[in-house]
Amino acid sequence: MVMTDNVRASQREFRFDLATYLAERQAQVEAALDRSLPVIYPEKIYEAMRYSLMAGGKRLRPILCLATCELTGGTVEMAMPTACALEMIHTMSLIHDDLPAMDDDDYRRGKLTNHKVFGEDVAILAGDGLLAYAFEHVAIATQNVPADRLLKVVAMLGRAVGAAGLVGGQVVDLDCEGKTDVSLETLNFIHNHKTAALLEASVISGAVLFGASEEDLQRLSRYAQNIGLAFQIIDDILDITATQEELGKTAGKDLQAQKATYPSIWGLEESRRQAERLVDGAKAELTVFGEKAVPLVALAEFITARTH
Ligand code: GRG
Repeated sequence: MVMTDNVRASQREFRFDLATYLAERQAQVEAALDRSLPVIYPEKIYEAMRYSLMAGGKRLRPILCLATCELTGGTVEMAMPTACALEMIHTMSLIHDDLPAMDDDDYRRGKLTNHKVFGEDVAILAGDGLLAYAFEHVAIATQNVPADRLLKVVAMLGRAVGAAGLVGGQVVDLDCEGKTDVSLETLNFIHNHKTAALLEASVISGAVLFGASEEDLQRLSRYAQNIGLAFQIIDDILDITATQEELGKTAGKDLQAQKATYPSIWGLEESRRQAERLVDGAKAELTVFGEKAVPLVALAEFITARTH
């Protein structure tokens, strides 16, 4: 894990160690995911679902959800089922994104993609299975949260996944394939939907579970939109600058496919500046929370400092 001087300085100031925090949270999430999905008959589909779900990854979405639940006064326990559901939804979107009909990728999270191991038919069903199970899991496993808040979270997840979120972003992305005149507005639309929508749902759902005020939800929403776009800008930069080993997936795919990306519009240096500006904007939204927001500040800084 690579950290910038900024991250180190802010952590020294607040005696907060992001690497330890991430490692602990990742371990908690991995254990909860493992428990959430046992293999039963028909084993083939559960094995395919678990293959991608348990394949690693940064677990950023669940960690954001747990962090905002704690920030607003809640506990890790009450947010864990939603955190796991976010990872199930994210994983299913990766499985479908890697299919030959979409991005056609052979590697993900350092392993062969789901369809390469289980075949396209089972990979499609594994994605469908994870998507449906995410909603079932939130509804069944969440404890000590009033039903009206849980309903809000369910609606929020549905919106983030569907045509108003991931699916909408993906369809415009597919539409832009092979086009050389994609505008910045269209690129922003794609990534606000494909990437930022689920990150925003991750941040907001944790706060909704504890019943945060409308004002705090608005602040967290602006934080999330900023880190969501910054995350995608860095993703585009890493596609150019990182190796396949670092990324765990094929590097240089955007350039190869002549895809419109932030670096293709702004260049690498300006893209990095824009991502840093967005992260500064995200952090500014957290000042009212004081020291309690240190994990979310560090997570925002991690987004521009990450190498994979
Ligand atoms: C959601 C019903 C439904 C269908 C899927 C394929 C699709 C529609 C949408 C594509 C969504 C997609 C793949 C967006 C890219 C998001 C992104 C930047 C992924 C990388 O996230 P990381 O870096 O990955 O957090 P890890 O592996 O660390 O979790």
